[in-house]
Amino acid sequence: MEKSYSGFVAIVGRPNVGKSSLMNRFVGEKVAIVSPKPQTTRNKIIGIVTRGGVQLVFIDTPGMHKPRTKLSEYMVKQVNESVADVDIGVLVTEPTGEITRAEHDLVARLKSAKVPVILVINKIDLLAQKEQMMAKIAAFSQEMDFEAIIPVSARTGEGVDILLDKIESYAPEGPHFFDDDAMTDQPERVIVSEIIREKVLGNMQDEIPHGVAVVIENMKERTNAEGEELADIDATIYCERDSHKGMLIGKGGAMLKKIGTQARVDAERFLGIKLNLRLWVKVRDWRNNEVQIRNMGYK
Ligand SMILES: Nc1nc2c(ncn2[C@@H]2O[C@H](COP(=O)(O)OP(=O)(O)OP(=O)(O)O)[C@@H](O)[C@H]2O)c(=O)[nH]1
Ligand SMILES: [Mg+2]
Repeated sequence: MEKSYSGFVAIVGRPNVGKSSLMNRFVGEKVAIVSPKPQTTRNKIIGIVTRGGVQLVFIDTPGMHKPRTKLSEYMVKQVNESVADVDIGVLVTEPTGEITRAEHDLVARLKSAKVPVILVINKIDLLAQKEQMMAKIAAFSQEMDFEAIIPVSARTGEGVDILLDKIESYAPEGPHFFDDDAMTDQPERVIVSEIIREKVLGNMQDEIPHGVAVVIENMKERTNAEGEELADIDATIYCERDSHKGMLIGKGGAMLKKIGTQARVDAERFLGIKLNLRLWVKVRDWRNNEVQIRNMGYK
């Protein structure tokens, strides 16, 4: 019989470097939401890739940053816990710019976890010349002994297979923890709430997205009069100010309608079922309140 291998892989890095995009690329499906705004990911998100006898369980983590709210303390804790618990670390960075404080902190965490670490230089599609990333590579090489340094583009897919092969070579022998056709362990309601939050991130500017949380109040499947299967979903978008509520709803409800339509289309594709999605907006100052944070699903 073919031998069985299974490896847990933490994907870490500062915000907005493309960690979630990279994990989606590995999985071949969008299991984690993506946006141009930093601090998009708030929870650890699992993405599963099974190729032959090898199962890789990726843990996409929130971008490492200096916590300013109870929510961001929670996010940083998610990163630190993930690093402590895996077989392989993947540190993602961008091709140019200085190494940040958060990246120094991550390197220290990875060192003390004593796991093999691969440095990934993402977004190489943005480079006119590959030489432009040399300074960054040199600087990171001073920080730590990486098992490999691999340039990729999560956007175009360049280098991703090389990276996946390299990661796979560190997977220890062991049983698979998930079904071989599984892509994630997130419940459907979590996936739907994340898709709605992604559409809020895509349509709102400035500080609004950071103060937004989405809660699925109700999700029920039924068969309609035409014999079609569909699901009714009620979701609440929480924001922190009346003025934010106004912007989320928009003139005559136009913005909320737009967010709802975009979210419905994506969620229908992911769940493979027609949806009747109803959105509400409520104001709640929640980001510095531990009980409220838990109520919003950050446990
Ligand atoms: N050009 C280019 N853009 C990319 C690439 N990978 C990701 N992006 C973009 O970078 C932005 C951030 O991507 P995310 O995947 O959300 O980044 P993240 O590291 O998960 O961010 P946080 O969850 O906030 O920590 C998005 O606008 C992506 O479309 C890439 O390879 N090339
Ligand atoms: Mg992310």
